[in-house]
Amino acid sequence: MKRILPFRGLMSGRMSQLHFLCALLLSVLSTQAATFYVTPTGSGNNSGTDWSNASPGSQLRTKLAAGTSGDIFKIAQGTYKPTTYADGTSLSISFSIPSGVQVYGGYTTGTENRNFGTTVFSGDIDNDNLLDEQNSTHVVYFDGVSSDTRLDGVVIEGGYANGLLFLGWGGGVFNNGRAKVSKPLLINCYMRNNYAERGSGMFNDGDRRGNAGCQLINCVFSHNYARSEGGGLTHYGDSDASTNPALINCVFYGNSTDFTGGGISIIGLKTGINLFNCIIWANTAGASDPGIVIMDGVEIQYSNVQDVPASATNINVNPLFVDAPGGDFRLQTCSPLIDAGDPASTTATSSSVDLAGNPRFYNNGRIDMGAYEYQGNLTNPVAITTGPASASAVCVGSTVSVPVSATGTALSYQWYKEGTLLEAQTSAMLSLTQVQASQAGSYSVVVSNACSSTTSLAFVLTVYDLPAVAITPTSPTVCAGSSVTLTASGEGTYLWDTGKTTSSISVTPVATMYYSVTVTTANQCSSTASTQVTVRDQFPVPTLASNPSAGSPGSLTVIQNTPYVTLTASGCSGLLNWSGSYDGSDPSITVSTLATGTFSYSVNCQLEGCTSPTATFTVLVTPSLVSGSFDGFVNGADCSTFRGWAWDRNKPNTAVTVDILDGPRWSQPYWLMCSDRICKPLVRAMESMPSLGVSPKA
Ligand SMILES: [Ca+2]
Ligand SMILES: [Ca+2]
Repeated sequence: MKRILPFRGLMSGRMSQLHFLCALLLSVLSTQAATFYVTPTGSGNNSGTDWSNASPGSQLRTKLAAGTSGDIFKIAQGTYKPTTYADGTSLSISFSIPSGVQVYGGYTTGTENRNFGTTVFSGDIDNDNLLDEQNSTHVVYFDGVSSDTRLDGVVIEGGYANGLLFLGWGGGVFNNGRAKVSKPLLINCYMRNNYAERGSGMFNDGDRRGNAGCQLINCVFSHNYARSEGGGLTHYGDSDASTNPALINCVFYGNSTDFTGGGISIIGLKTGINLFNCIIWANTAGASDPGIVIMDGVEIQYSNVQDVPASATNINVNPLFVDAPGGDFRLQTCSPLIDAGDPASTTATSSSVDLAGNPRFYNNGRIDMGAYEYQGNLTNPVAITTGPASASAVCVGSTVSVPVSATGTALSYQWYKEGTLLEAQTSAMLSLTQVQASQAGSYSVVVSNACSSTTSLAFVLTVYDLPAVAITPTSPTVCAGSSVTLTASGEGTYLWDTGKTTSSISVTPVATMYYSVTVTTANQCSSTASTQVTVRDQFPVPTLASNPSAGSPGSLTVIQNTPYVTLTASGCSGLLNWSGSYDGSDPSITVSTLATGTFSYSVNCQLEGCTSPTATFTVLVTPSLVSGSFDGFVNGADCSTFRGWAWDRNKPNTAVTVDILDGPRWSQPYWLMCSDRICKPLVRAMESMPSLGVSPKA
């Protein structure tokens, strides 16, 4: 690097030719820009050519002052002071940054990694760690520099400007554009804990129709104090708005002054400042305008300036810094300044990174206000868009589903009934099943996220009782084939499962079955009752047996005067009921054979009101028969002896066996001998003794 400072004196002369040559020389030299490396203590041969040969901090001021346009200074983390010669005459010694020189701070020693805020330019040249009269008047000085002059990533603190005029302005930074142009770029810088009569953090002097239109990006002014005005920054303009400084994504916090403009003050009537995406908050002034002295020419865009009324361009709300008193000006999750900066901002108009070195356009999203970009997505506030319904009326036992729709980030829901939290109801749908009358009332939901919440309008639930329904008689029993009348109670309309709509129905079930009825009230609430109608099994038909036994089922033929027939009914546990030729209930009856004819008997079984089917039996009593070649007669009977004759014409003189029949009594075979082949006809004998009969046996 060439030392060109001596030319300044020459250029003030009248030698225009030389002036031109010098300008040409400057132009040539500027293409030979160099990069210098500086650490607090230096390293290697201290030439500054690289980190291994870094210049020590004690040489920084002179190295800077000797810089030429295009030179780059990389300054490692640590504290640097313009001088340590605190004899009172060195107060005006500053880090003077020549036009076109770029100064970058915050390097971790030996690397290209940067951490803004770790390289400190301090005015505490008396080394007592006090902000006092023994500190530098201006820590950093710009004097008529071009817009490619850059101070990047440096903390400027401890300046103390308490003298007259210029010596009382700009404790931290003095930008001299008085009657000339001086437009440095300060980016990623902190101006803190400086003192001045005016403009403690920075004084921007554009008086005498000068142009001090500097640019500040990602800069924080905090805890600077000015006795008169401009605790953070004073701009002194005297040209026109085209020379306004531009402050982009800057923060002014905790600056103060005894008079006016705690954050920013503006002197002069023809210029102001332009604020984009800036935060001016919690600054104080003894007399007026704690935030900023507003004058014509001040343009506020997408900013948050306290004490300036909220408008389309100014929010004026608590920025919600993470820890402003502790110096942490990042935005909390719920800060209203997230994604609230100028949506037209680009890396060209702002910076690609914020003051923490994080991406300025997080997730390619909209820029925030302030020096730090929130590293997350915006938490959109809660807004209920639909629902819940205002009211609903249902029947006991119903299911109730009441949806609500809301917009916002990461929403949570909590339903309440009459103000009482419902633990299980934490979704976008109020869901009630098997609703009971006690659940009638007013419901609402609170929709919330990390940053906001809102309460819905009320949903009023009405619950109607169900009708009381019963069927009488309860669980009746009927005989097979019988009917029963079922009657429903309960107020409303009726509908039986048979399709009937009357309160009473008559049913004749063929088997045991259920009948149900649904009663519906005027509120369209329904209840159903059912009852079982039991059909008693049919009793079995009594079994009729005969003695003598029947030749064919249900009928028996006997000969007149043979022993009486016995009919016996069995299989009935109830009452036997005979009809026909006998009317009684005896299990056994006797059928006489004295008279011929057909005799029918019917019997059923009766039990608990039910009657079995009927069994029938027919007894046919026929006249005595004599057939074949037999002949004979009975002549008389006395005591135990019958007298008479019987023979077989085909077998003369052969003994035959005859039955002596006298109705119910037993019969007995008798051996008779034929004594006379010529006999009187049997008929006569039968006519004389009609009560006896002869039934020859084969
Ligand atoms: Ca001091
Ligand atoms: Ca953002």
